[in-house]
Amino acid sequence: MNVVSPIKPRTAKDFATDQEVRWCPGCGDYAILKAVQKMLADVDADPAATVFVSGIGCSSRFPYYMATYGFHTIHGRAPTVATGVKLVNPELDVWVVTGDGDALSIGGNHLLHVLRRNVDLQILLFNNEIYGLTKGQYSPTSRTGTRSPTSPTGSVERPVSPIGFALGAGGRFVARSIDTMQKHLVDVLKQARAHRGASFVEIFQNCIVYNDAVFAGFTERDVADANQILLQDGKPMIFGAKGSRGLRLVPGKLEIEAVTIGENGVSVADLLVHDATNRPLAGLLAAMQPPALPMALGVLYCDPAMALGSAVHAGLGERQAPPSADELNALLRRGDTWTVSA
Ligand SMILES: Cc1ncc(C[n+]2csc(CCOP(=O)(O)OP(=O)(O)O)c2C)c(N)n1
Ligand code: SF4
Repeated sequence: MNVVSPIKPRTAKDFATDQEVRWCPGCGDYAILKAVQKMLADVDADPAATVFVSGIGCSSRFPYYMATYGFHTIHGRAPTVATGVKLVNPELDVWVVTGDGDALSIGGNHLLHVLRRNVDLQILLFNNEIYGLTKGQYSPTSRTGTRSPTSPTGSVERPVSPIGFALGAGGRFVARSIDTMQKHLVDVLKQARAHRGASFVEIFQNCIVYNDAVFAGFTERDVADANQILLQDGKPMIFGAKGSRGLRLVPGKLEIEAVTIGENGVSVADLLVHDATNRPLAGLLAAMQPPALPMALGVLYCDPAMALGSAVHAGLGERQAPPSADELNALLRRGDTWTVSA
């Protein structure tokens, strides 16, 4: 008699490699790696149909540690390589892993276009507000006044907000989480994976060596309740210890304010209800900064539109087979071509 053994469900370990992990002990990248591996196991992803594409930076070492396909490409160009991978292989689940320097300095142009084109990828931006790999120079997300080897007296530039950038570039799925919030991060990653089109996730990642505790003002246990709001689509915007605080529009203004429920006649009915399809609302939420307003976490915006791959393939119509050499030749010589003779 043939005994059929049940197929064991995949675990996070099935997505781990035997490569020596070269991140500094205590780096936030470890927690993100763990969350991604758990998420892929939870959704029973096929490692052979999953690809991680990265640029250059500490974060961009990610593909080595995933037992999937992967490309460690060149600085700022992961979106470009990933676009090619996805368009030619629409059946693959393609992820981009990038840092704030990789994505928003040298790669800003490429990130803009991958979002605008709505390529069906998940883009994970590990934001540690510093260049980690090259030893701590300030980055486009570093706060004004950041002291670093390239800004010894404090940077004088204003930082860019990654999620503000993603919304401005036309991203249709924009979310945010924190390296240490495992459950929340896994959940956000699952939603990003389920979304068709470019999904952009900013992950606050602690660089323990060059920018330690830069997010402590809203990540530390004693301040997290007061300075974070976990957005839930269709639910009133409540935060604070024991759900005592909420967000509402300032009467007569397009401006958000934090209020205490039960004070000055404020009730839950007065609070804003999260609507992830509302782009102007996402913009207001993206701009919130502690301590005046809580840091918005979760899916700020999700409003699917046709992804570039589907549009390209629809444009090809019935035709699926690649053109023959003769057809390509004829195509190249069609129209304005001429022969230069001596
Ligand atoms: C063309 C080019 N320019 C500059 C560099 C140097 N370089 C390597 S990584 C990096 C920035 C990495 O910062 P980030 O993307 O924030 O990643 P992290 O290391 O913090 O994860 C820079 C400037 C390079 N490798 N290639
Ligand atoms: S330098 Fe910072 S970001 Fe890079 S591995 Fe070390 S702790 Fe992580």
